[in-house]
Amino acid sequence: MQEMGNLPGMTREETGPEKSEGSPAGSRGRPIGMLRRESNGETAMQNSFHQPVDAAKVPRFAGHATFMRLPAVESAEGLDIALVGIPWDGGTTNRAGARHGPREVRSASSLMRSTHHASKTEPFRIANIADVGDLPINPIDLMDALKLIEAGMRSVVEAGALPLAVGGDHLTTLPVLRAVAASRPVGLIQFDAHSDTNDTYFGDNPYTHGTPFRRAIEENLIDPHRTVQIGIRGSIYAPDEHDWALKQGIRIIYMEEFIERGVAAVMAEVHRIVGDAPTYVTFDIDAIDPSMAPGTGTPELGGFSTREAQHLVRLLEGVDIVGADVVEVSPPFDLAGMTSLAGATIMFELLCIMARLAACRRNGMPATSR
Ligand SMILES: [Mn+2]
Repeated sequence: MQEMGNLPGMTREETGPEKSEGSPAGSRGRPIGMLRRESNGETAMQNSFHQPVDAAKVPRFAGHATFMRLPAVESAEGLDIALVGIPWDGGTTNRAGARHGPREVRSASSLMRSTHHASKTEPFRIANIADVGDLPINPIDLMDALKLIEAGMRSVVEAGALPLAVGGDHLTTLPVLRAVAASRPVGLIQFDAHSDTNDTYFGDNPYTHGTPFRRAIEENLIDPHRTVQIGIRGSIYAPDEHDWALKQGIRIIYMEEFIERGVAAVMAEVHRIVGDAPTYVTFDIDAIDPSMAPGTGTPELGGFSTREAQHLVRLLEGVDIVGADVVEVSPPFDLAGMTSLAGATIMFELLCIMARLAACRRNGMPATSR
């Protein structure tokens, strides 16, 4: 694994192995890069997980903008979770700009600290996580871009890391699924304002950010009976727009039903739908209300609050997540970076859930808890 040098403010001393046995875990002076972890009272295990730059030592506005201020690495080898950018918006049918999402989400993610305040999860202590950079893409050739994204994601998957990607428009999820679900169809949990199961646009063009999950079903990448879409709303092209998806067996939870039932009941049903089998999670930032996440290609009023979105993601605990993404953050339409911050925060929420899952796998514990 090739690290791209230490970040400013990180001395060799800090990245080196732990020297004293009694160094209290969680203390400010904890050495970076090597630490001891107690696991259920069992023998302490020595790890060399990547650590973010310590926000108490180097201010969060300083240094290279990587996801979560983690080291930038060249390959996903040895990682539990690979943070990946997919700067491509060639599937956008209206307002483009999500190609700029990864860079701005990296910047906003510098606001994340080491520990989840509610679950107390310390993702970087329990799992090995790093920023593997942006996948190669082609901004002027859609079919080539889809191939490049799939190939790039295959290298992450084949390295054995769980991918957590930042788009990019929602069509980026299709080549990601081609890599993640290459050997068997997976379940899908989709937070979104739109179903994205239309057939063709502008004549017979099958590949846009309004079609990825129709293609994914046709290609046997996702199991429609284990697919659930939450937060769907906004004007549609025709009264029967969602009929195809419903006929396949997709469960669509419109925003009106979510308001009626609430976070816990909806997520309990989500767990029933996807069960214990491998499942991909995709979070379109337009699921959140445009008053809180205006920087997106196809905003729809009446969305989730950021707080509801956080609670929804936290209740993914127990799902056998094989990968996840946050898509459609479009910085050119953003205000004061609020959408990038929403994207980075949802990414951190997903990361905490995925790190706990990765830690369970590492310790030989069951991946699913429900
Ligand atoms: Mn979408």
